[in-house]
Amino acid sequence: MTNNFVNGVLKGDPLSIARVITMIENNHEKAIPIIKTLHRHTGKAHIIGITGVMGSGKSSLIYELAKKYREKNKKIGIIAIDPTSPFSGGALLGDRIRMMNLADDENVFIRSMGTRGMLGGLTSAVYDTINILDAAGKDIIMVETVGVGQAEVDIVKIADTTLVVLVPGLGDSIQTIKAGIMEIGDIFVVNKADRPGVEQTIAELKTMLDLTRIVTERETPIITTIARERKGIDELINEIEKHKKYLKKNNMFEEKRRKRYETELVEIIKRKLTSLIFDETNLKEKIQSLTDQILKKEIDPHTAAEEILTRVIK
Ligand SMILES: Nc1nc2c(ncn2[C@@H]2O[C@H](COP(=O)(O)OP(=O)(O)O)[C@@H](O)[C@H]2O)c(=O)[nH]1
Ligand SMILES: [Mg+2]
Repeated sequence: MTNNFVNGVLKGDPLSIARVITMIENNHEKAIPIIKTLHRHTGKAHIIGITGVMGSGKSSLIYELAKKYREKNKKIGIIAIDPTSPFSGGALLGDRIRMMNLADDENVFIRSMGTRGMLGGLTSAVYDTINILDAAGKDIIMVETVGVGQAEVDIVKIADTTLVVLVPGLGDSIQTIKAGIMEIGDIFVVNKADRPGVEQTIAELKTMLDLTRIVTERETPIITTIARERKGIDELINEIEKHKKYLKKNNMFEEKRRKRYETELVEIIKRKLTSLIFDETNLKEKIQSLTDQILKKEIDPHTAAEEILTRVIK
């Protein structure tokens, strides 16, 4: 069975890809051997992270980018880590219908992933999903996250190129964006350029970038787009490709892979350790009785924790 799934994924069969991702999401032990076998087929895809506030047009941009990349015959994977994303429903019907046109193309795989169990960060299920799509031969994998919390900071660890999407007319939006997010952007996109205030937004953005810039030879580009009218998409793709070339030229593509696998490894160890400890039988009772003892000052919390860990580790 493992072989069937592995072959299915390697052939890019959408059904196999979907089934394996579902297995992973449901914590299916059966999926682990599949993921293990797929590893040596990963590492080729260009991973693009797209982050920004809700409603800034991330999904619309992804849709337009995906269409353009399809014209270039690139195979596309899209992961939306956003509960309100059109991919998972909850958005305008028009958006969803447009998305579905794309979903009919078997070279475009779209998946939305819940934030359930993520503890504010990206779960190892996201890493697995990226690896599955990578092994499935996707040339471009786009990952959408809403710009709040840990997720958008984590994205820089997995993405090769990170796009930060902003909109004009929200003068305060730039100020409220943490310096951290300014540093993660490889390319800034001012979408909804059909709205007033574009020039001012760009000026503010430039000031912010100058303040937070780490000394590099590369100047962070700012692209204006109107996703709704398909404007600026070619320029955006051009910048994405330029960034990829920049990474390759400076051996940073390899470095990004390394960082991603390293983060993934740590995530897996953490998950395994946690389940090892909390799946331990009688742990609940043990915790209750230790808590009673802590209350009575018969033991302190540190010694109690050490006692539990020693039990698990031996
Ligand atoms: N005026 C205008 N609206 C846009 C543009 N791009 C997207 N939208 C609309 O903005 C809304 C939110 O877009 P969406 O892609 O779902 O944003 P997301 O939450 O960042 O993924 C939708 O109604 C889009 O049709 C644009 O360039 N101009
Ligand atoms: Mg969205």
